[in-house]
Amino acid sequence: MRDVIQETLSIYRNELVSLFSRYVSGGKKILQSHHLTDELIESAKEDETMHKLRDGPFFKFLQSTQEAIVLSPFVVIAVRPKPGVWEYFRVNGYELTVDHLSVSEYLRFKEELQIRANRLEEHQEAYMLELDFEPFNATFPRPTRSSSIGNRVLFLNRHLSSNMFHQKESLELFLDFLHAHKHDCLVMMLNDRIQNISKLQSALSRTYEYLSKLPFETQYFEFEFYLREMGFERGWGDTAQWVSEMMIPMVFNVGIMSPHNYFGQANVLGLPDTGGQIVYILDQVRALEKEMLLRKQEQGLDVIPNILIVTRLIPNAKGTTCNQKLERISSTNHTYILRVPFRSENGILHKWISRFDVWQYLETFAEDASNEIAAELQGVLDLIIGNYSDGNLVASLLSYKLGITQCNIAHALEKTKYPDSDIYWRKYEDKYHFACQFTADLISMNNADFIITSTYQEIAGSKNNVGQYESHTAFTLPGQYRVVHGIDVFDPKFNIVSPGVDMSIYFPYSDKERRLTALHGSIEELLYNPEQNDEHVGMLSDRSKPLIFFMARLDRVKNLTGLVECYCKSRRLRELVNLVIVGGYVDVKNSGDREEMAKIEKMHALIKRYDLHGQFRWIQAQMNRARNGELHRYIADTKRCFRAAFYEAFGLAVVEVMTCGLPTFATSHGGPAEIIEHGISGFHVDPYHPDQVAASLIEFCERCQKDPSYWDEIPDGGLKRIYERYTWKIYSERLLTLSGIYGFWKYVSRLERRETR
Ligand code: UDP
Ligand code: LCN
Repeated sequence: MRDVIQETLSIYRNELVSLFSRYVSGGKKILQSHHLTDELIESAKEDETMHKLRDGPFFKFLQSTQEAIVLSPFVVIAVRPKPGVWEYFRVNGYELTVDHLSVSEYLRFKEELQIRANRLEEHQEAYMLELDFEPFNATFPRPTRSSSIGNRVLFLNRHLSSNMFHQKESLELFLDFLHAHKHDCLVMMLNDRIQNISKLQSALSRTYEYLSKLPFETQYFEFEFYLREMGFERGWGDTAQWVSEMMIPMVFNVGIMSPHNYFGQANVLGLPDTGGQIVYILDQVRALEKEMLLRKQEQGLDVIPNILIVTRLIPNAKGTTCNQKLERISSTNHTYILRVPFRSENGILHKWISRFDVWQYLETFAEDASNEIAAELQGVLDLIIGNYSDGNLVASLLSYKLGITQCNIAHALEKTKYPDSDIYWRKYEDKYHFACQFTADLISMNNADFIITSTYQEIAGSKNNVGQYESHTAFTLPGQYRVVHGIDVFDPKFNIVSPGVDMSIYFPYSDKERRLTALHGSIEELLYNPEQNDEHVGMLSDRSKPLIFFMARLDRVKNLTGLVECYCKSRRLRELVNLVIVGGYVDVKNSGDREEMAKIEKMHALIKRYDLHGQFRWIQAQMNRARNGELHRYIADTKRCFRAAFYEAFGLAVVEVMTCGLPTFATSHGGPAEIIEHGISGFHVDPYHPDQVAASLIEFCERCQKDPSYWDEIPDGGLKRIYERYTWKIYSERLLTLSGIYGFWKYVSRLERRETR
């Protein structure tokens, strides 16, 4: 990289003086990659030599730049040649000299952008705490190919098993691990006849030989006696074949932490902070319970698994069940929601509060939850799964206290959702408390034994976009601390395990037999009833027009108002299609959430400003999942299309819509960039360029007018993609296997990350 700059400097000195003086004009600021490249493209229009510069390696260098800090005469550049790999340079824009910077030096430059309110802050920043987690992981070898990110369990197995067989004490731990397996006082795996490794080795080889002579399907009870004599107890499998092949440790009791939302099974979706995470967990636990029961049967065990979803009890539950302590999950036998209230020295907190305001309650919540879990289970957890920043912090506290394997699921790391929320954290402090949240994230991602993500982009982004975890590699919170190595995206703890959707709710519109036609009357009411009330406003006068449909929580990032604005401004789009939005409350008085209230006001202002009469309908958040599924299919029947948000951390709604067979337009920022293959299983649009969004929708609708068969092509590609990648069956098999493997390695290799913790 440095050579590229040096060489360019020597050949294009004059051009670069001119280019860099453009960058540094206008004072200190952050520039994004497109600002840097746009400036060069613009100059190349008028100047032949600039044109050559634009076609050379320097342009590629600018493209791989993630951001540049301008502090005249310096331009300090962060370059990301590939996912997870970063370099930093300082260019003096006047003298055209280049220096390589360390990450710490780079961040110090960045901190200069901050306007400090007083001298005390200035003083604090001169002596900032610097965090560097790299030395704690230094002994752990890791592959450095970006393509291997996201499937680290394979690498971990290979590395640790080779270590284990070279070190005698590791093998002793392996034996202890097998002896440690007990459930409700029932001895499993090994009994006292096997006391050392050589005994285990000879017992294994004799048993293996014995079993290989039996027919595969021979039942456990037929050879149970032999196994016990050899020193083996239940837990190896229920048939001769299974016992021969099996050696995966078991997980019986799982705790799933999700404190902040309205966690319930009905009437909650679409409430503030209550969306995909709830849907994800409810589907996840059903799939997990099924898989755990199947495994216990295959392993020949007679034990009952338990799954507890631990969330907040909200006394003022607003018509939900969030004020009940214990609630069984429907379609399961051993899975419950356990609710524990938030409390402080002022007593129990009665009302819902935003996810951004929960931090002060979490330590007490973790303590209380730990007692309630113990009472409920009459035993201990084997696995604890955290969800979102608050759940992951609680999982870290409990896993630390109880020594349990910890798995993290981020759902959405807010740092990437709110650009520059680290460097300008003070600006956001009143409403968002990002400094607290990013600290919690840093603690929990380092404490976790393993992390599962829905996509690769969540870990390490794509060629041009930084991953959600990757953005925690190096950042600074001026006045708080500076992180020079926060998390390493090459760490073996990362694995991609993508969720699916509930296919009994979301299934293709063409599946006529399963359709819920009884709901069509109420769906028509929702869409077309001319009455203007708290549930819907606006109306659609021409029913024959195609329809763009968008259902989401009404918050800033989902950008429902952005789509409405884009529609308002495009005459052609308004001629071609109607727009239906589902989300939030229509009456601001019903909302208690800051972002939602601002968006409700904005929506009404747009309706007032642009005459959308007859073309637009806004329906309040819809909580009936079964009807929502049918609503999507009803829209698909009439060959309509769907579009989504600014940014989606994953975007379960995108997968739901694709599963119903609708052509899907979704944001190119975040999960959908990976879920959808552009032009094959849907389309990417960039909400930061609303004109282009309108143009893509217009192009699609016009093409469908000319060739109606085009409409079917995309949904077919979408469905194929879903069945291949996004199902709960694939998810639960993989999650349980990972839990066993990481739990095993944590035990036998002392891969406890004690130093980091
Ligand atoms: N949803 C709903 N009714 C609404 C809005 C959203 O049922 O009015 C559901 C939607 O079908 C999806 C979830 O809420 O299952 C949203 O999940 P997603 O991951 O798309 O976004 P999140 O809200 O979690 O950011
Ligand atoms: C949170 C989000 O913001 C969504 O993008 C995800 O789909 C959801 O959680 C489930 O993981």
